[in-house]
Amino acid sequence: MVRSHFGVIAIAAMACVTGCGDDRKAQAPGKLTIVIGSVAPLTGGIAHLGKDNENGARLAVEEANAAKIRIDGKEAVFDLVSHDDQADPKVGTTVAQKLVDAKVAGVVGHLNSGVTIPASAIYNGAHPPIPMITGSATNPKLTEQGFRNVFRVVGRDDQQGPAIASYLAANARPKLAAVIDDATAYGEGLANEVEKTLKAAGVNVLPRERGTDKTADWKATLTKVKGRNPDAVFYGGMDATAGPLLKQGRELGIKAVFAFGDGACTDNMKQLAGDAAEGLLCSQAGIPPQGASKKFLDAYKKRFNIEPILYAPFTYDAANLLIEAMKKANSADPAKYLPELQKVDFSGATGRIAFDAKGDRNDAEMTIFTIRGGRLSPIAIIKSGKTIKYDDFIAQTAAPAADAAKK
Ligand code: ABU
Repeated sequence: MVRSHFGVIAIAAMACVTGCGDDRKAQAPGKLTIVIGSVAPLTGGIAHLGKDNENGARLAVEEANAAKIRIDGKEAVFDLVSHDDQADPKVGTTVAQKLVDAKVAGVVGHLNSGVTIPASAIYNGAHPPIPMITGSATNPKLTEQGFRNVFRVVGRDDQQGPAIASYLAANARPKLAAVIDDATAYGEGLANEVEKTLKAAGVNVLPRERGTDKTADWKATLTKVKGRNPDAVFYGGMDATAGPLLKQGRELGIKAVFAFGDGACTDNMKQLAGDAAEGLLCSQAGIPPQGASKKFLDAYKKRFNIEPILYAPFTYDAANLLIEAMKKANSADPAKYLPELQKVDFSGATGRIAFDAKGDRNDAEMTIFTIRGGRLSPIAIIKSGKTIKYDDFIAQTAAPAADAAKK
């Protein structure tokens, strides 16, 4: 076996010798194994979201293998190597270094902004830098570092924060709002954007309250908040901590409108908060899962026997973008295919994807939801500064959203 760089293994014999992973099978000559890393929390409170992200990337890789794509004159065999970063920056950077050392060809991940940002420096420091695409990390800092190998297929929190806060201000018309965050890069950053927008809309905002990404008991914080009788409460954090916050808030008798960002905008809210979930306002930094292409939704259901929860369509697109760029470059060498990724114009499960000079998705959509009957119900899409009713967006938009409407 001749092992070249960057996760590309040209098989010249029937055995895998080094750096091939535990479960790699011996392969026939003429095949090229291309290793793609997938990193997300697969244990802990948000493991369900990590698995959702991993599933999206896995589906893309399995479809690519079934298509028997040829790269550099050989049949490409994509190998998704999945790692658990535990939503922890220290673990995430250790995993990133492992993937760099293993010379993976590209990475889909990570999930959390607070992990993705330090991990991105490690992929950027590889020789050559390893392309990484996150399907869920929304903190703007990720793509403000000047790293040419870093991309994101969802929107940013300086789009999402103004979107959910403007909707909240215009529709609930709060005079006083409480803003709480989980002290992560994501939660605090999004809460800052929301606070800025609420204040600009003339809403008074109470001094910031803060928990952690593991807080289960919010009663002391919420009792303090209740004493100020706000009309709205925004929380920047993930669903695992947001569910208890919402449930305990209602149990304490807080009548305010609650609003969350994408990390807590999932159908798990009913399970986590019970009836308190009803009427929640929340946002996602892209089209909703049910707005993804019918081809993706059918394949995902068939493969995993569940519906995507949040950003699986985006990690599916992220993996497909890596593969598309490799096809265009006819190479899985990051130095050769990275330029193709930078100029890609791709029709994915989540719509058309092209990147700006920073690696952010051009014209990313934001979706505003409420919870009705225990399920997330999309209300509006915000795209290029315009707010469109969700049903009108579905009716007006060609594939992929329109084909979901035909279901
Ligand atoms: N964007 C929601 C959760 C992931 C993150 O940015 O931390």
